[in-house]
Amino acid sequence: MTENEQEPRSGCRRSPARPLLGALSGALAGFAALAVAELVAGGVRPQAGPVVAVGGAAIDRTPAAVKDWAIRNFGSDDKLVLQLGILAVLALFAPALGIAALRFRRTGAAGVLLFGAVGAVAATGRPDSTGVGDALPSVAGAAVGAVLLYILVGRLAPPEPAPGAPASDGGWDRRGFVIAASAAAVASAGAGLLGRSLSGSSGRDAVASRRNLVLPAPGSPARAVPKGAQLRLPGVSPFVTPNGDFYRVDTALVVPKVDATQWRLRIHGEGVTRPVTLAFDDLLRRELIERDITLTCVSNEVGGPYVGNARWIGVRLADLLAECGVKPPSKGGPADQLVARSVDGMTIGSPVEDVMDGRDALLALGMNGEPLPFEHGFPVRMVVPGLYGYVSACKWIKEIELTTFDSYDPYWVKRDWARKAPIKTQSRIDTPKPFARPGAGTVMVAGVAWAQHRGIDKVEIRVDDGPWEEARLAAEDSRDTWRQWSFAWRAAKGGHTLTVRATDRDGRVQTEKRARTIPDGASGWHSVVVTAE
Ligand SMILES: Nc1nc2c(c(=O)[nH]1)N[C@H]1C(S)=C(S)[C@@H](COP(=O)(O)O)O[C@H]1N2
Ligand SMILES: [Mo]
Repeated sequence: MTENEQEPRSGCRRSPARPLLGALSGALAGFAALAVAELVAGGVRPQAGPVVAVGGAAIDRTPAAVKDWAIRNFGSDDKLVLQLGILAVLALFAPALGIAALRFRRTGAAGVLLFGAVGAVAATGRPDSTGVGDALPSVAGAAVGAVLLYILVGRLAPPEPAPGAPASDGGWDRRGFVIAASAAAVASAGAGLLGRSLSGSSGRDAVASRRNLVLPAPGSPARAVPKGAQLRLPGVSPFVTPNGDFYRVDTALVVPKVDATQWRLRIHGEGVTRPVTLAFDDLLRRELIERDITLTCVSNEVGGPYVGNARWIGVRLADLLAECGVKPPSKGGPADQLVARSVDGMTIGSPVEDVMDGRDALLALGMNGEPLPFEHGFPVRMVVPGLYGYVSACKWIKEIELTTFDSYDPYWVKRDWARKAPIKTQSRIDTPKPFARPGAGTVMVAGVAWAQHRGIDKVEIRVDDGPWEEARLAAEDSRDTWRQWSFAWRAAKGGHTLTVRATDRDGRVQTEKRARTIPDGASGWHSVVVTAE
């Protein structure tokens, strides 16, 4: 070792700064790759960006139990958590690749390309992929990232001494590195921001089509909600759930933005003697019906929040199917399963018999007096009273195929959920909240109960191990909607457990038997523990 090499100024080769600068190079390369991918995706398709694509692929492959856990713990934030997780993984690997590239320059760059390949495969493999073009964002991003890493670590390496010349004293190209790194950081930030704004404006036509849409007055309006359906009690869920508060459950990392003027619905399959492809205006020309229907998610736990009630406007699905020649199995039709397909590749299967048995199965266009919000399926979604959302409520629908349960398993059924899932009778205590400390004396206990398409006949409350006592039911809107209830509890001082159970209009009492959400919906009684002071 010569004196010269130990000199601090020649020092990048051995100094502890070198791995740090390598890590920084890796991080910059990763940042540039993501930014360029974002920019290209903004121009191609926001859904084809690597983070969204890998996230979507992960959602498709997540075991049902894990997904259920994610929905439970993160609720509607589950998608945000997933994307942050992907970014965290990249934030770990990118600097590591940078450090590796200090020694193995080509291998480091190739590592960046490998990540790009993962993104490309994920993007082209999604059910909503529009073709190999979806690989473009990942490929372009990775190429830029790999080249950048190669250039940056090149600046960190000591220059090869010319044959015969004395070893250089600079050791590494400090100036070159700082310039390249700064330029890369600034350019990446610019590309990322531009990409974001491109993605934001990619749904412009869809937004305009929604803004310009005026839903005609329904030919068959909903009956006015009976006066007594909404109790005047603080803490109870409002009878109509405002759109902004309505729960959202779906697999879409990017909410599909569909232009209503371009939207088409194809109806075809077994027993469809007159297949059709309809445009949005074709639906507007039909008689619109307006109905109050409570929607429930199969992932809702006992006492959980994934249930909401809205006033929907749409066309009668059964009429439309009948015009296409569809007959339910009870009338000799060959198809017992209706598979709805969405623009994002979701498939949802409902029994044809249920859809055509006279209940208000809808192709819904409106929700609580406005066109469907994008999150809830604009421009058209299905709503079928009495069935959990995953077997009935396809959002962003684009196709209806008549088939059989034997020959086709839709998305959730492939993931171990039940083929058929009618809604289980459930009741929930909204107030008092768990562990509340109301004053002793009269305490108003209240909540909601639902058993769509059968209706709620009775709600009972039990205090500790006491007898079941009948709650006061709010007026019934329809058997497709939930029903509020209340109970004036004379609370003695101390800790108490309040339990609720409902009875449906078939006379069946809500079961005490606890069941998990998977495969066909949670059951059991909802209890809250409170202390009267
Ligand atoms: N395209 C699409 N439609 C979908 C889903 C989905 O993931 N993708 N999820 C279903 C499920 S599980 C439920 S419970 C309802 C929820 O509808 P909401 O988000 O409007 O409340 O939508 C259904 N329709
Ligand atoms: Mo659901």
